[in-house]
Amino acid sequence: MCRTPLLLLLAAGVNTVVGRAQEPAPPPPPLPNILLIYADDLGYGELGCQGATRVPTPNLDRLAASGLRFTDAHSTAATCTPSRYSLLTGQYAFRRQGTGVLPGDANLVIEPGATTLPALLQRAGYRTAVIGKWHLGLGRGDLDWNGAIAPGPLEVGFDECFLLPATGDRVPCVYVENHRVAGLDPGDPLRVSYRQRLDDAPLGRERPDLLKMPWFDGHDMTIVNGISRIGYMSGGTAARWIDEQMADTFVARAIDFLERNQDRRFGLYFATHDIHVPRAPHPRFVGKTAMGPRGDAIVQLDWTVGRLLDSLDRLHLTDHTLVLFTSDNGPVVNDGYADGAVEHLGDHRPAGPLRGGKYSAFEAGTRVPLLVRWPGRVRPGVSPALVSQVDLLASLAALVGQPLDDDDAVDSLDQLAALLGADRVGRDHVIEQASTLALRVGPWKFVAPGQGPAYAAKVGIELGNARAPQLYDLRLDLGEHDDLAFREPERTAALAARLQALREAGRTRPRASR
Ligand code: NG6
Ligand code: CA
Repeated sequence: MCRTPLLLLLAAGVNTVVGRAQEPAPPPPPLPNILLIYADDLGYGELGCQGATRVPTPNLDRLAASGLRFTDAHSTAATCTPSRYSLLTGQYAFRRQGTGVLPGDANLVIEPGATTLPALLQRAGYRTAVIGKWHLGLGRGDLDWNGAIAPGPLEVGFDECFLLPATGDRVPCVYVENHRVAGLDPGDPLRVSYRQRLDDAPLGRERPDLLKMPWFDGHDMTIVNGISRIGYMSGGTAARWIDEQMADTFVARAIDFLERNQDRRFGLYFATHDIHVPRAPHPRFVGKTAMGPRGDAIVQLDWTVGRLLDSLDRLHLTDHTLVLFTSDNGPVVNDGYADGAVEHLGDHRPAGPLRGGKYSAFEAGTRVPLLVRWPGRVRPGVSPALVSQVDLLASLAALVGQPLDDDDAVDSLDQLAALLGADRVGRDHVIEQASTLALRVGPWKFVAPGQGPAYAAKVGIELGNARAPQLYDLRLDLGEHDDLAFREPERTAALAARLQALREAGRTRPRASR
């Protein structure tokens, strides 16, 4: 009576064993989507999770609490274009001419077809997009903004783009969607120049009465939406952006991208305009802080991040998405408009405990917030690892299983273990680019001598660019006030020699042995 069941059980067991032996190995955990949120000019000390008390940032604090927060993460440079260049190419920008802060009519500075971060993701089957600030140039030669705008992001690895072409304070003040200016009326052609005015419309320097905020230091040319900009443009009236709607516009585009790609793997590079100048947040954020438009722009940035995180939740993508949040360079308070930021700053410390700011070779130039979240894979906490944005390319290449050629991304190192929290040391060295170069080796900070200036009075920032070499021990002196160069001449000389060697080598990543 019981024979049959026993046989059945045995047979079932055998089947199971045989069946198991024949099954292929279980698949590796699926690759995550990648959402890289890149803020503009956000300093080390601006977020609640970074110690700020006068501006509420609940969404970024939520991201930090559920992810890994880095205390020694760096952009490669203290300004925008070189940081973005390095982020996307894995090469230090100081190695390449023409990667300084670009005017809005500059040509694309990345070679079409180059192995970029998005191109690697594409090779791994990802759908890629850039939404937001570009500032890496567009087109070749004398660009006609009324025709096809190429090459651009679509030629360097992005499947689609919706761009603020340069900066909010530079013309052209229109969005570029894929190869076209979005919403352009062919009967009202758009022209752009950085040399001469193009029509009779009053300029900011002529009609301050027309302006929402007074210009400062050269932001005095074409007026768009009551704000005067660097550079001249004419026409394109229907396509001109409204600054107060920019954050909503980018968020809507991003959510649309997430919804369209929720069933496939995607990589979204979402680069906010906030908190760069001009700071003109949507009216619903005005007055949310006592810090004026700069504080309110941080609130808008936090709202933006919250909308993206909520969308991931709603689409059930949170567990399958690696979210990275960071900034392109350190903070600046007055960067071109008298918007009240200086007067209302109070005791908010944009750089936290660090010295300098945007443009500076001191730590605040490049040491920026970095938050990394990947539920189940990244244990929440704080990491002191030294990491640089130049490594995102090689690290994410390793994550998605894409090999790199020797000539690709020559300064990018696979620091995936550090980014995911398994390694708490990270790089043994990193170069920081400002108007002079600095080298970090562990806690030591060497600032190469330069031609100055040491202080930028207009923006009120110490640039760290001095005629003599400087040396700081960040373990004891995070604020870089005690220059040890004279007391430690041998260490100073050794670091100077190492920086020189790293420059001359033309690369950081060792060549694969042949
Ligand atoms: C500077 C601008 C500043 C800002 C910066 C670029 C002047 C005097 N200052 O040249 O306002 O636009 O360039 O900022 O023009 S970045 O974050 O895009 O690098
Ligand atoms: Ca910037």
